[in-house]
Amino acid sequence: MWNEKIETMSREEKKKLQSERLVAQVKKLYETVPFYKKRMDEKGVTPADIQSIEDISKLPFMTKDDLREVYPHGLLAVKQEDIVEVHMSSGTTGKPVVMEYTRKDIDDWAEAVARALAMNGVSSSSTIQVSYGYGLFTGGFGIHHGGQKIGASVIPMSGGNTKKQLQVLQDFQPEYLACTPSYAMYLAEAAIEEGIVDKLNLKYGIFGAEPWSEAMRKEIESKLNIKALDIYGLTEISGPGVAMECEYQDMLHVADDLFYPEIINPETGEVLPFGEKGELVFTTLTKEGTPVLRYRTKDITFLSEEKCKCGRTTIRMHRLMGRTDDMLIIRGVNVFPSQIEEVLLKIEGVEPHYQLVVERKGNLDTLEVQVEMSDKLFSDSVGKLEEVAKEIERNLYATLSIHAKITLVEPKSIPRSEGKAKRVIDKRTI
Ligand code: DLL
Repeated sequence: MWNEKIETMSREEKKKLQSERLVAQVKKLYETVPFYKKRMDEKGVTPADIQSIEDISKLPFMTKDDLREVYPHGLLAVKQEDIVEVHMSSGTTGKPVVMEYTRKDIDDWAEAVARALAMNGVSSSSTIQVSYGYGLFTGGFGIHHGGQKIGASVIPMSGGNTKKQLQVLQDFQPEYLACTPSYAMYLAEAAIEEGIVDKLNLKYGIFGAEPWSEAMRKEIESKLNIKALDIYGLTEISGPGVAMECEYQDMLHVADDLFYPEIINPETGEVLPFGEKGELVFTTLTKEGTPVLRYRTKDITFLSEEKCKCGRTTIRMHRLMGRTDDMLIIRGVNVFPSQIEEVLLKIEGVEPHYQLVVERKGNLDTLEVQVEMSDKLFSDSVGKLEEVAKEIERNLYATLSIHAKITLVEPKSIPRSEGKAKRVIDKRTI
């Protein structure tokens, strides 16, 4: 069984639990992992300095580069024979980040996912179609482990093969679909095209792994006639289920007895109070295989300690507001793809499929927004198209204070993804 009581603990009880776990974790890591001993020695911190969760800010930060450097086993805090599963972060460049899980780590991860799913009604009589990729990526296996912990029936579809996805959605009637929001959108369009939406039994979507906006949520909800819920996580901490929305869709509940969140100023490293926006940092409190201390996620959000309408007392995080590194700086203006998406989706006749192309011409950065037209708009007059492009330009300027070139492209011409969508083509760095 998963422990739902932990979600309604008082703040004091929770702090006591977090403190016990942090103190034990730091002591063990200092003694067993040379990487941590070196980092703490460099900062002049000893395990004796860490007496409660409040002392966490004395510990050094870790970054993705640190994790790459110790590839493949440099973080391992147990014997190799105790490892039962391995995942790696979706590689960008260089060495991947490797996380190794003991039996208990898998169990704790499944616990976090089970609570996240149960929060939204998943029970032993539910069926979940898991269309996140299975493999080194944590999406498929994470939801799988959590769903099975509840005793739900899990269909391990993995990504791709859209025809078969639709067939299984029809034949097995799952109430839950778990995949990236961009793939959900793709599936929704395919289901509409085939005229089968009415034949599905879907009630909820468990969507995450990439940025998406409130407007995109509304689109998916209306196209599939479901409630679309945001789930957050990252390989370095475990995978999906680090945080998830409840039925109120009002910020994501962090599994804060397992993964401790902080918000810092990304420039100075200073810890920021609840409500202030900054970079999200996580410490694993119970992980055995490859624990991480104060991992800088580069994700931007803020935290709240207010009790949710659902009665849970866990710390909540606002849905992601961008990353410190997917943030584009165009002519000095900080631009997040999600801000552009929000603008596009408010305009009639354009689809939530877009790509941002950034180039440097002379000394000037230029932004081109390529966005797909709906079938209807595509068959409209040239005058109408110009009008829509101008409207997008105006609205983008009002939001971001930069002028962008708007290119309306044919329906279905922007490459679809079965995993994370590629929204930005930044030619400045190539
Ligand atoms: O994406 C784990 C996951 C799988 C989460 C399935 C949710 C569902 P990574 O591949 O390591 O792990 O990528 C982690 O993806 O730091 C965020 O920038 C981004 N991300 C994850 N969830 C969300 C979300 C998985 N709900 C990185 N909204 C994170 C926005 C998200 N971005």
